[in-house]
Amino acid sequence: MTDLRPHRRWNPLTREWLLVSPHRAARPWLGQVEAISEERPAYEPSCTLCPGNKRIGGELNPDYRDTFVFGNDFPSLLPPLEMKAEAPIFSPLFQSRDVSGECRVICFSPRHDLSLAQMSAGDIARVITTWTEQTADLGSRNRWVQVFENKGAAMGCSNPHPHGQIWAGDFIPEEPAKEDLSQKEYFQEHGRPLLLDYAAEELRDGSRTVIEGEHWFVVVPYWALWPYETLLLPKQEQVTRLTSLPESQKLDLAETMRQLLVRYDNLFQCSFPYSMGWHGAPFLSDDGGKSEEYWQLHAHFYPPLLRSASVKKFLVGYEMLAEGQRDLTAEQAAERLRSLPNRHYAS
Ligand code: H2U
Ligand code: ZN
Repeated sequence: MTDLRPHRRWNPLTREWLLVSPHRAARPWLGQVEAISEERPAYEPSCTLCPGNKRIGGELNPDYRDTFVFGNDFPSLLPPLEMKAEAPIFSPLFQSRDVSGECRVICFSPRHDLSLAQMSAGDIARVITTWTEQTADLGSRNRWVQVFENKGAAMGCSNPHPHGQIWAGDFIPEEPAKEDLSQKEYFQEHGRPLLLDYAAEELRDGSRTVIEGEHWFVVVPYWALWPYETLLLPKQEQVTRLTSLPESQKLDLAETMRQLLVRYDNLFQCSFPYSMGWHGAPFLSDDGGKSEEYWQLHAHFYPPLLRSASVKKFLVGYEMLAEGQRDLTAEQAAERLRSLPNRHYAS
């Protein structure tokens, strides 16, 4: 197989194949770079997330100084009922299950005009601390705690004020369930965590590595589907969850993440949209802690942009009906991200 022929790549975390068609992207780079200017005030009176403002539910935000967490006024998961819920349906063709959980919103900064990409590593480390504390709290009574950020209108984010969300529930959702099974089976076969072996191979090869910190690094995964998709993961130590992140790694993680986000913004000179989120070992497992042997904490970044600040990739046609496909290879995407300056274009 030559690298410029259409080929399929295997995603060992989700156990899915992906079609790569690099001959289409081998043509010279002609896409224009459209800078989108978006001046925002540090405080926006009509913003529901700015300090001191009223939220949709009617509550007032405190005059917060770094991060601020509140219960989502429109939660997608609700606490368990006092009474027994309706009996679940177990027919082969019509199945349902009762679920419960809780949803929170995290403001990353009181500053309406910032994003994580424009914050200092120290301020990002405070966001990581908040993610960790929230995960510990919600993980004490939920099986899965999903920390995520939807950034930018292109990802359906309604408010540019820097914020993320956490949804925690009493079930393991589909994506982490696939990753749980893959990591478990890999560990049973090889006796090592899948993502530790993967990290070692990526660091040895280097062609898909974007940023290398002391403890953490960023790679465009071999199986990336989105053009500039990345994976942020530990280099050589096992860290099972956000709650077991060693204090000594926090600033390195924050700085590695900051450098990724600055490069993302620099790529098309815009506030780069994405969905990102954390995956780590589930909570309240009844396997006697087995999942802690094979799980490795990591964050996925899924940005939709393809060629410019306004041209995005759509998952349509072949991808909805057959399987995921990309033109630009993971190696080409990593090369492009690596070659960008480390300094934010707007600073
Ligand atoms: P996005 O991350 O998609 O922008 O969502 C922001 C969340 O914030 C959304 O789930 C919640 C919305 O329900 N929200 C509140 O709970 N109260 C508000 O006053 C504004 C937004
Ligand atoms: Zn705001």
